Amino acid sequence: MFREVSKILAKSSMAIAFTGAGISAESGIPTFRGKDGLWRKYRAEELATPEAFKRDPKLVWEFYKWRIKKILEARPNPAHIALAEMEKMGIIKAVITQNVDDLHKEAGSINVIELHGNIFRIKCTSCSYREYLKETGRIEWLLSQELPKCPNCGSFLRPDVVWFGEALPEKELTTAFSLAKKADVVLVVGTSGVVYPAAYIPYIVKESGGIVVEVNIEPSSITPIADFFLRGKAGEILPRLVGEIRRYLNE
Ligand code: BJW
Ligand code: ZN
Repeated sequence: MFREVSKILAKSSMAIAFTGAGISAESGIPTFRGKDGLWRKYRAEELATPEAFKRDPKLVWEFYKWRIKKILEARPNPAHIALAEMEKMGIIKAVITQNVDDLHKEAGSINVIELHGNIFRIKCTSCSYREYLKETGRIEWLLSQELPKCPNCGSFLRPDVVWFGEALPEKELTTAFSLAKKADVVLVVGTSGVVYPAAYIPYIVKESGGIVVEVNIEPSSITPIADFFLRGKAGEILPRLVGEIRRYLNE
């Protein structure tokens, strides 16, 4: 199976990757669903909503500050690095991610499309104020705030991520869908595939005649349409694929 998938990837003309929380699990960042998806007594996905923020913004900020701290401690793992290598090899043309952790870029991926925003960006709940904390150097400031306020208008700031019921960034979603239409292979890594519209991506590739390769420790909602299901940890499977691709290209 590894040889076959590696050959398909090596021969592809437009492969893309579609990633979820599972790819960052080996970096120590908890996933959303399953036993890891618990923060205190809350399910992570229950806090990632506009309703939760309206009801208890301090609680939601506590959750996001905890996540920011975890992500700051995290380093890209061999799975992120393998995808960046595949991009350098000219095989993968884009990484479409649902993750907000910046780890693909830290690993060296260049063409990264963030469908659900970025945890290091904040935005105002009233005016158009936005800030990328890694650029302004204000991560420590943010972490010291109980309820951060907009420097422009004084309203609450919120993480610039996409919560349930909110629209995905238009440009990113359009680009992702059009890449999916053109892709001949999609490498689906570490996602349960239950959150839409992001989860349409493998279906679009499949409907357009492309091949779906899935990497996950267990079957997901995408598995029924996967042409190849590589079961195991992304941090082990993806580097193995890179090795096989190299071997195949040197043959
Ligand atoms: C490993 C591993 C290892 C573990 N190696 N694998 C049908 C069509 C369209 C929409 C809908 C629809 N039905 C319902 C909707 C609405 C809703 C939705 O999808 N709900 C479903 C859950 C039922 N969607 C929305 O609300 C979206 N917006 C929307 O539809 O807007 C419409 C609109 C249009 C115009 C105007 C206004 C509105 C928004 C969705 C936003 C999702 N946001 C979150 C939070 C982001 C911020 C943050 O990070 O805090 O995104 S929720 C959460 O789920 C997060 C993730 O990106 C997303 C997906 O989760 P993911 O990545 O798949 O993680 P897990 O935990 O589920 O899975 C991990 C996987 O890894 C597992 O499979 C493991 O086995 C595996 N794994 N370790 C490999 N080492
Ligand atoms: Zn403001």
